[in-house]
This record gives sequence, structure tokens and C-alpha cells, in this order.
Amino acid sequence: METRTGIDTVSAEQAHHEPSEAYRSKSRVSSKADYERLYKESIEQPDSFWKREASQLTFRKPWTVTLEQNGPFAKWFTDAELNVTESCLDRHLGTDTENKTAIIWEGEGGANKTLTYRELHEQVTLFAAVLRDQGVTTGDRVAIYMGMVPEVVVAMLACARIGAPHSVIFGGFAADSLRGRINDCGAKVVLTQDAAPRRGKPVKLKQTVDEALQDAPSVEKVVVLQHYGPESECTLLEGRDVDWATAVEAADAKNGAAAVVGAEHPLFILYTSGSTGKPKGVLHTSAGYLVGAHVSTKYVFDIQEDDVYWCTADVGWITGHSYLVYGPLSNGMTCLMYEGAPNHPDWGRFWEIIDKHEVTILYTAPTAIRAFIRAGDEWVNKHDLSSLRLLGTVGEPINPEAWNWYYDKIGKKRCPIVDTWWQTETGSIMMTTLPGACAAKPGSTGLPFFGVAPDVVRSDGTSVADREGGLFILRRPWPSILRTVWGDDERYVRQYFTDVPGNVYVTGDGAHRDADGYFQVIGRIDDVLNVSGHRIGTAEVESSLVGHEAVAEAAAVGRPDDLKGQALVVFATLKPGFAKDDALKATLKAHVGKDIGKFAAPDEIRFADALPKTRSGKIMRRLLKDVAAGRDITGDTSTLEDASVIEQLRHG
Ligand code: 7RM
Repeated sequence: METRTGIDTVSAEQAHHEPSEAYRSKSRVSSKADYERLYKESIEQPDSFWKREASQLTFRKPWTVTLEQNGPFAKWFTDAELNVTESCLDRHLGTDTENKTAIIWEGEGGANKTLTYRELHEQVTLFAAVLRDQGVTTGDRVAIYMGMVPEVVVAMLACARIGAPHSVIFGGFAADSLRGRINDCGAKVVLTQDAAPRRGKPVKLKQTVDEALQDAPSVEKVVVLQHYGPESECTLLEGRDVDWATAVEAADAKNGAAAVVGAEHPLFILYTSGSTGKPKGVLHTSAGYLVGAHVSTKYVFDIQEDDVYWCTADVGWITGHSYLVYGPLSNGMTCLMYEGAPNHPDWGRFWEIIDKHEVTILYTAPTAIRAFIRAGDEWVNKHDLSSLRLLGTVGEPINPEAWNWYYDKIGKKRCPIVDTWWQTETGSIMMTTLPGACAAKPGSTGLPFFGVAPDVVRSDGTSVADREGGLFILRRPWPSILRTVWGDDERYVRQYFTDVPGNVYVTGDGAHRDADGYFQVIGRIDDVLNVSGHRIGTAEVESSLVGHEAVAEAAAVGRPDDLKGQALVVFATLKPGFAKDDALKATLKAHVGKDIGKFAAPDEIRFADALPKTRSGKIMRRLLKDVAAGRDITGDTSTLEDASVIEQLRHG
């Protein structure tokens, strides 16, 4: 395999944003030296490091073995025994946290519900009993297909409580995708709701479940939460379907006791798309995942007792698992959960929610930030955001323009930004700058989190020089590393441990490192182009384009070209007031040429009203490559938010 992984060198040094003294003085790790000392300990003395850092968590039996490694397969804290929910719930009972709000729920229509830790514990215990009543036992898989309601958190934790691995399937998936996942993991029970609101209309989840279950022989029961009401047109199938509330009423909390499991007992399976059509069932297990989510939440969000923390990710994605459920609850935090769309009823919704609930930490995605930039600052300016103290981003590289807007307009230059790099497979944050300890650089994800050993290498495994592009790898296992691909150890090894020698984890991303040891992740390896022998990171081109006043969002892809190898095609959306004309296309080509170099000037620019994105907000580059090359769309488009954008892009 060739190492076509990034631009060859990085020119200008980026801006630095040191944490303010005011921020530093209140933070957990408050200097670069403290970070370095802890990092060094995590690498050189992992036994004592993880023992101490996990000491708040509840283990029925402590571990004596920290790590057992067998080639690409790792086990952590192997001889420990626990139930993950005791760390998230039971340990808070009888402390000040018992009556603290665990979840503040904001419905799409503006309704609120709150649950204290005691109430959440009660509900989880009861629902664990419901699952047992439905015949679920330790080891059985449970599929969860729900929207953003408090009950989905109850459902996940109830599964964990009885040791039944859950597989949450994002509510935007269609019946075929849902069926594929249910069948792959052999789910015995499905938990769902009648419908979830999306911009005021019902997404009829239960109907999709009915369709999916036409060919899903493993499923015996479906438990249905009535949330939306009659418009959901939800009917229950006699013998198979069970009404959620009725089942809870019939349950006896005595049957909701926590099942004690071993450290490596499967906690959940989460499907994620790979380079082939078939999604991979990423398997996470109990102790290592819990420790990873818990410790990273504590340090990266630098949590304080009175925080109101809002992670905007859907529970159907890994960010929702680790940073809406397991990380924050195991730390006793107050978490906000929002049911609806960011632009419903208008683009002020996020800022209204922050104002209303006095949110202190906001963790969201660059794609959302760029959409807000596009919508205009007036939506932000209507609301008081002074409660915020820390901002985070995740999911894709953030271009410096979006970073700066987030920093200036949302954080008012007071709030540090943590740009967190990680994956479904890593389970928890791998790269970031700790907010009180290290300077942030816009566009750079920063430094390794504790226990993480990143490197940038050529395909022969040798490290590249500073600022040279290469494959982004992790040299040693960390507690929350995926354990395998569900039912397919061979795919696990091939996917993650084969491309680079030396038993290292290959992330699939390209990166480079600067002289300060900061890592800049360029994007997926397949997002890197080679135009006339020049290596061009699509993210670099996109960043340049969105730096132009006319461009709201841009996606660069390669198109096969006889002369150049690959030609650079850009799809762009514009800010209000700019005309989609040839003059602007010429201006933008020149702009990129000036910004990066003539070799990186796009060969073609196409304008559109929107870019094709998955429901988790990632631009569908494979689809754009097909459009750019004039090919029929290959691959799966079932996660596309709005199918009509494809036609526009073809003609744009
Ligand atoms: C958490 C999550 C993983 C892929 C990963 C990268 C990209 C995520 C960042 C990022 C640059 C970041 N899991 N990615 N975070 N790229 N900077 N801070 O997103 O499995 O859905 O995606 O997302 O390409 O490999 S994921």
C-alpha cells in the first residue's frame, strides 16, 4: 500500500490559544507540565495510573491484571468483576449526588422533564426487571431503536444491568439497515417507541420495526414506548409486542438487581460503516470501556460539580454512548438531552436551550457549527450564553474558520475549545488538548490523552518527520479499544492490524505532527488526493474555501483524470447573498490557488443548496466521488439525510 496520506509539509504555524489564568486556576490539570507528568505515568506505570484514576468506580472485585495482550487482541482489568450501572447509578445513592439532576430532557416542542440520580436508578431497576420478564438473560442481545428520550438511556442502562449487550440503532436508519443489524447480532428483544418528532412531524419508528421484523427470526418480543401519540399510527402485534408502561407497572423492582459480570463481558455492539458495504459490529466490553469513558470525561471536560453538560450527539452514535450516557453518569454529572433538530423551530434553538438551562459545557460537531455560521449571527446574538465555560467538537476535522467563529461568537473568547479526535472503535477520546493545561491550535486535535500512544508512519511502519503526512496509528492498546468485530475476528485483524507492521492499530486516518508534538488529523486516508503528483488533503482545500466570504461549506473529492491522475472537484454551498455563477467559480479557484498553491486549485467547482450528509453529519464523500466522475452512485445511500440533493449536485 502506498502512503498517500496528506500534504507533504505544513507551512504557516497556527495560532495558539493558551488557557486563561482564570480558567487554569479552576481546572484539574492546570499546566502543561502536569499533563506531561500524568501522561508519562499513564504510559510507564499503567498499573498504578489506572488503579488510581478508576478508584471512584464501583467494582465488586478489583483487578490484579491490568492488561493482557495477545497480538491484536487486548483484554483489560481481566479478573475484575462489576456491573457498569453500579458505577453510573448505585454509587451515587446515599451521597449528595442522589438528589442531583442526572438528566434534563428538552423535548422538540419545548417540554421539559428531569430525572434525579435516584429516579434514574429506580427506572433502570424496574426496566431491568421488565427485560427479565420478557425472557432476556445475561448475554442475550437487545436492539434499541428509539429517539432522544430519557427512556432510551433507561433502556441502555437496564440492558447493562442484566448483562445483556445492547445495540442501539440510530432512529434515522431505514428498515433494511435496521433488519441487517438486528440479524447480525441476533437480537432477542427490540426496544422502540411509537414515533419520534423531527421538525414537527412523526418519524414512525414502530412501523419501521414492523417492516424490519418481517425477516428477523431471532426477535421474540418488542417493547414499545408510547411517546408521540395517535399520529404515530402505532399498533401492537398480539403475542409479540408489549406496551412499555404496562410492562413497567407489572414489573417488580426486586427482579432488577445488577448482574455481576466479568471485566470482558460484552457491554454493547455498535454498528459503523466500513470501507465495504457491510457495516461492522464494533464490540465494547465492560470494565475497560467504563474506565475509558469515565476518565476521559473527567479530564477532557474538566468537570465541576455544578456543570450542566450538553452533548448534542444522538445516542445512536458512539458519542452518544460514551459522552451522553456512560462517561457523564459515571461521573455524577447533570446532562442535557435534546430531542429535536438544531434548526427547529429556527436556527436559534441551540442558543435558546443553553440560555434556558444555563448550560456550562457544549460538545457538538463541526458540521453543526458551519450550519450555524451559515444561518447568521443574529440567531446567536438573541440569547445569553454567559453560562458556557467550555466548548468541544468531535466528528471531523474542524476548519480554522469554524473554530474561530465557535471561539469568538459562542465562547466569547472566554471558553477553551477541546477538539477531540476518536472513533467508534476507540470507545473514548484519544486526542485533544486538556482545557486548563495546554494551548489549543485551531484545526489541530492536539496531544494524546492518557494511555494513548499515537504516531504518524509510512506503510512500512517507520515514523515520518515532523510536518510530513502519513498514516495515523496508535501503538499500544488502551482500555476502551474495541475487542473485535462482532462475530468476525478475522475482519477485526484485517481491518485494523494488517496495513502497518508491528501489531499497531491503524486508524484509517491520515495525519501530521508539528514541532510541538500536536497532531493534525487530515481525514480518512481515502480523502487524500494525488493531483499531478501533489498530495492534497481534501480538508486543506475545504478549509481554504470556507475561509472565503462566499462559501458556507465545501467538500473536495478526486475524479480520475488521464493527465493528472486525479482532478480536484469541489462541491460547495454558499452564504446568503452570493450568486452561483461562473465568475464566483473562477474567484474561488484563484482563492485556493493563492491559499495553498496553484497545484491545489480546484479543477471544477459545483454549487448546491446542500451537501449530501449522513444522518450523523458526515459528508458522504464516496457519493460525491461518484457524482464527480459522472458514475452511477454505487454504495449505500440509506443514511443520506436528504436524497434530493444528489440531483442538484449532478447539474450544479
Ligand atoms: C467520534 C466519532 C470516526 C472518524 C475518524 C475521523 C473523524 C472524528 C475528529 C475526526 C478530525 C476530529 N466516531 N474524526 N473526530 N477528524 N478531528 N476531532 O466521530 O467512528 O463516527 O468517526 O471521524 O476521520 O476516523 S466515528
